[in-house]
Amino acid sequence: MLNELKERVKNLVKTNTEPPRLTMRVCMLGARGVGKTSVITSLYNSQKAAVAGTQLFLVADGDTQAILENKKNLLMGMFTGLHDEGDLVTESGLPGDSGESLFQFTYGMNTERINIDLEIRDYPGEYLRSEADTVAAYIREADAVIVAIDTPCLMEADGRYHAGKNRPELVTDFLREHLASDGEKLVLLVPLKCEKYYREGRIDEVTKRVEAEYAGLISHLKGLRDDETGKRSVCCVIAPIQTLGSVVFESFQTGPDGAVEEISTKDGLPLPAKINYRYAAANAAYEPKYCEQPLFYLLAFVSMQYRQAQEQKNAGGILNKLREALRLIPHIDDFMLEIALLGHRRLDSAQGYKVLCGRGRIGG
Ligand SMILES: Nc1nc2c(ncn2[C@@H]2O[C@H](COP(=O)(O)OP(=O)(O)OP(=O)(O)O)[C@@H](O)[C@H]2O)c(=O)[nH]1
Ligand SMILES: [Mg+2]
Repeated sequence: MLNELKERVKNLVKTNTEPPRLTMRVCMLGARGVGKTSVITSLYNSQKAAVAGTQLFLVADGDTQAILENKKNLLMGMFTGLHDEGDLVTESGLPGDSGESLFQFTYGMNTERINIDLEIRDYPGEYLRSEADTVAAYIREADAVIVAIDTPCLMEADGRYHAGKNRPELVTDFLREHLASDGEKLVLLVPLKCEKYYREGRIDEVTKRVEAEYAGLISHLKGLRDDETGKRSVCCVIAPIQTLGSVVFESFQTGPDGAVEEISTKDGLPLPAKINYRYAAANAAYEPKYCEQPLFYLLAFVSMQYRQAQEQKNAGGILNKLREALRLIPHIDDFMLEIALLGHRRLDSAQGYKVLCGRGRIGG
């Protein structure tokens, strides 16, 4: 958000008196069908519940409301009808989205006329190859990058399907190339479908496995410094979530010979032909968990950027102009205070959450 504003302020012409409209941008990367749209659905519903009772509200704009409503109905449909604990979940089998998707929201304040837009774009994994320039350009603008990780593929069968599904090398190389030191970023590594590991008390194993499998990426992010201040420019966090809450990984589908039925990616990596999930309880319901957390982190990150811009009172040049631009927005202080309060509700080092670097970027 402030990166974008800094860009604009760099070219600020004195005649510009319109208050700038602030937008937080999130880029979500993840395999086809890993559950990106489902996560955004759960994230929106959880965040809407989280802001209830605060001064803030969150609304979905444009087509987003209808798309997410539709997706929510599909997800809830997985829980209709009678089922017993252990019954296999029948997948809706609906096709995913054809390419990138755009989701637009606005955070507003009940008492004042002020708002910040939130934009989330998701890109399927293969876009890192076929549409590299588009994704790279968006990442440059974005405040946060979410790397969605299929957890059963990471954890089961000794991680045999991790490379084919999650493409850790592709993601690492891409972010190495396109996350430069000149922009402050929040990078969230988000293991999805973690229900099984939470229930078995093994969520810390998931965190450790993410750290090991993404070690190259993490060490690169730790090394990125702000050109001006020499401080870490990236905050990187492992943030596991449960998109559905009461459906757990059961098995990779096996054939008559008892071996896992496999398919192969174009470049020859193995993938399971089918993944079975089961209900964790009789008449389980749609109850996502921790889905509000990625946005709490984003809000903590953005409010910290704001605070730092405010604190550098005697800074010259760009920061000074940035502060002037922010001052044009009425009630921004009150609003940012509310944002910061929500940001404090993030899980820190519990339930598999771990801040790997750049803690100062989210307020310590
Ligand atoms: N068991 C289980 N299934 C899930 C979960 N999240 C999503 N699904 C299912 O996985 C399928 C794909 O989910 P989407 O959210 O559409 O995945 P996507 O990453 O947006 O897919 P594309 O848009 O095709 O790239 C859907 O049929 C969901 O019902 C989850 O946490 N657990
Ligand atoms: Mg999708």
